[in-house]
Amino acid sequence: MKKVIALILALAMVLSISAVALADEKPVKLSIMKSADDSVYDPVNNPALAKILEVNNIELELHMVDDITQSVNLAMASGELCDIIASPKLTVMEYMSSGYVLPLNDLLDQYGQDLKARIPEAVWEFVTLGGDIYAIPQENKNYKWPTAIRMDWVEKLGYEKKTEYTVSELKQILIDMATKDPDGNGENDTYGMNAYGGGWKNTNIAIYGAFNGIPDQNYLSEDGYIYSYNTSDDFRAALTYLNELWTAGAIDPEFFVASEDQATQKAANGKIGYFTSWWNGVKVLCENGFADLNPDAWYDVIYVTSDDGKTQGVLDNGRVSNSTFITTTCKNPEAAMKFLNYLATDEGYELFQYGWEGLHFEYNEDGTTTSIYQLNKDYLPLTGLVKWQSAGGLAPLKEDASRAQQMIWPFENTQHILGLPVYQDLFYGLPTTQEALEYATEVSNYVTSKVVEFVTGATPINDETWAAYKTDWAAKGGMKVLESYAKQYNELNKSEYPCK
Ligand SMILES: [Ca+2]
Repeated sequence: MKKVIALILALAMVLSISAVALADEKPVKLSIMKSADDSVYDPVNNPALAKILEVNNIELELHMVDDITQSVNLAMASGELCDIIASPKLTVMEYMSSGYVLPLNDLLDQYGQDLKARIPEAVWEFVTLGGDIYAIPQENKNYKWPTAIRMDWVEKLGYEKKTEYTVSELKQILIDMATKDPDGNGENDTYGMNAYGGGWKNTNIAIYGAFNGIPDQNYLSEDGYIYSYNTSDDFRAALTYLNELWTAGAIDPEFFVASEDQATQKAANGKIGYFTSWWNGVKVLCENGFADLNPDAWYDVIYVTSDDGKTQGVLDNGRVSNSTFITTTCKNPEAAMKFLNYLATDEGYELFQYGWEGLHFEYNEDGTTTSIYQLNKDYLPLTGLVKWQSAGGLAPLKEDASRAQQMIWPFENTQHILGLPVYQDLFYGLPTTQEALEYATEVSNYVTSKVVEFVTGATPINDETWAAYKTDWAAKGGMKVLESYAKQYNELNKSEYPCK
């Protein structure tokens, strides 16, 4: 009841402001294309949306499409484009030859001061070519692969509750999780890990990170060589570690053969103690019954480090999640830029990201926000147009803080914490090379097949087998792919680093 009254009051307020605006200029028409989400565009019943339109004096036509790439391509082919398009990652750079992407330098100088201030210079560079800025880059949150551990088991097994564990500490914990019946049912049916989280690459991202890199990434060594992590001594050490876990029974024997559904269900049933996953991994488990099926279970966020505590990190999610561009067919680019810039002001950001204060959300004493609207995000249809990394997120619903939600929130929140360690590929942002198109799939399949052999012990890891693996990797095209990217990198950076 209280919410309904608040909504009516809020609407009354907006309507009275709108009445004043009507006396002024006619609204400017703007159309926007963006990816569809769960939200509903309803400015009549949504005071936050109504206020955004009123302040900017625009009449908005919002196209929320299921397949944004396909929709943009179709629009480009027909020549009938929306005024503003939010396209995924850096795909805007592929549209430049179409002639439909408007350079934004002058508009940004005149009307985009808040956008320029919010988004770092280094991120603008990704959408700049020959001095022309072609889009407003949406700055990604870098850390999207949190690591989860069954803290109820950790404590039950007699270990200290911490936020950071070394690989040696973790090894013993994972072995005990598989061998000391932490769920207390008298059966030997639990594991330190299975494939939940993303198989041999992603489930173990934090472990690789503690061994100084991430599979498939490339780095510049301290002594000036460009190398692939997949052939490094660090990767060899990580695989040796995983083989030790395997041999001790800490890893589910179905790790390499279970389907994603099977792995998910086993984890949801409470049989798995540890994983790194995409940020919503614990939420997915709860949606599959984890919290209900295991009333005493609790996952905490942890960080995994090398034994000296100095090396850790997960996969960098990349700096640009979407690029918002204005099309050359837009009749009023000034209004489009003013509108996008308004979303980067304090007032505009609050309205489009959180909604209407007192109706959709409220501020906590520490300045964070809490959603108070039971329909969650269906009042936020303008998200995904502008974004910068330090922007906050909504805390879970206060009125519905179930045990599952209390557990889920810290995992979702990691992506809002700046400065968590991530590994970035040396070649991030470089276009795909011909060699990669030609050889990368076969090389990747080869690496996976060898990882299975090394981790399960089918092939022991020693100097001889590792040297043979590196030779085969190079022969299958791994070195050609590495050298093709290194050539681009060196040209761009005016350097001459050789590959190793
Ligand atoms: Ca058991």
